[in-house]
Amino acid sequence: MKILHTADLHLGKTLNERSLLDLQKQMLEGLIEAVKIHKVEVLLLAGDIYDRSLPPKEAVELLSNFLSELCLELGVKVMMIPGNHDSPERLAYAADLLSAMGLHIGLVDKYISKIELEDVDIYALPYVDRATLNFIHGEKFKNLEEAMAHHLCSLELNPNKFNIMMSHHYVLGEAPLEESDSERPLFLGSTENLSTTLFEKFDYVALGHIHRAQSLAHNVRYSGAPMKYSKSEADREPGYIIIDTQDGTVDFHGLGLDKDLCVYRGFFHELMEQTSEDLCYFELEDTSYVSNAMNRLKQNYPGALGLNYLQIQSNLKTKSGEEIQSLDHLSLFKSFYFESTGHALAEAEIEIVNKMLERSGRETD
Ligand SMILES: [Mn+2]
Repeated sequence: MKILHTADLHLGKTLNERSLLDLQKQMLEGLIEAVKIHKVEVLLLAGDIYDRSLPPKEAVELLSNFLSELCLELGVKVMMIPGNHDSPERLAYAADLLSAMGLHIGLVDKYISKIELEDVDIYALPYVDRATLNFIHGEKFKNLEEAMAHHLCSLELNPNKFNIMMSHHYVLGEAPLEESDSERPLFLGSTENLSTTLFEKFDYVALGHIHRAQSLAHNVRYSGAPMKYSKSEADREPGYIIIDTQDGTVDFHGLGLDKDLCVYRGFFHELMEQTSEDLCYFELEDTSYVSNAMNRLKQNYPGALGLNYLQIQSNLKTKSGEEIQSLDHLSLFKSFYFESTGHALAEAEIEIVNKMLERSGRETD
């Protein structure tokens, strides 16, 4: 049996106020295509289906069409769990009704929900914190690891089947995790994570939460988000995982979209010689501010999302207090204005500031 593992769709997410719905529609079409190509029978959605607990109506519509096509037209079984961005109650709307149609939604409950297929059992463990597990089990666990060990201990796996666990948590293997800027921390002020050893008895553990695809142990994987969601992810290849329960193979497949998310580095005049429809961030190497840079770049790059000056900011940060004191008032004001607004002063504004500085200089002399 072929199973597709994906997670962190974050439907309805925006980047610097730019809606990503057009690309998210394409991403879901790509997943449908993958289901057809690989003859997938089960699709796993490991949490963070939406980007927030109250998603925009367009995001709800996208998910609704995606799930209907999978379950009703293609006859695929879907198992979905809420992540830390989702509202478990809202995501589980009509869960009992929908399970009859092939859509299974995992809930936080004392007993971990499971679907039984011919030769595969799939367990669904949504995002859950220690306080909730304390409450469910009437215990006071020391940490999440201990709570989860207790939560999992009642599961009796069928050794004759291929056992899959799907979950949305911060799980650590032996190597450090490769994180990105678009994951919201699960716990503030503490490090409540789980270890891969908790999941040793499963043949495959399909995780969600970390947006970079990575393998934590021979049987534990993050599929990563199927598209890029932050500047820090520009260098990664998004995609999905196909598990073949017959021969036990697990393969990652890339998923390309019309528009990529990239970082362009260079001098302003060089960048203006090119154009691109991609979503992009700029890292300018110019040593002085370029007037109205962002608006001018947007003419060639309609998907421009942000810019920073590599030389200027690092110059200021590395300057000692003494060096900063030696700067003239105009230079200091230019830096202050840029740090506060993200724009450089225009020529006309510099003149005004100069006049004001002259006047204030005369008054204090
Ligand atoms: Mn996420």
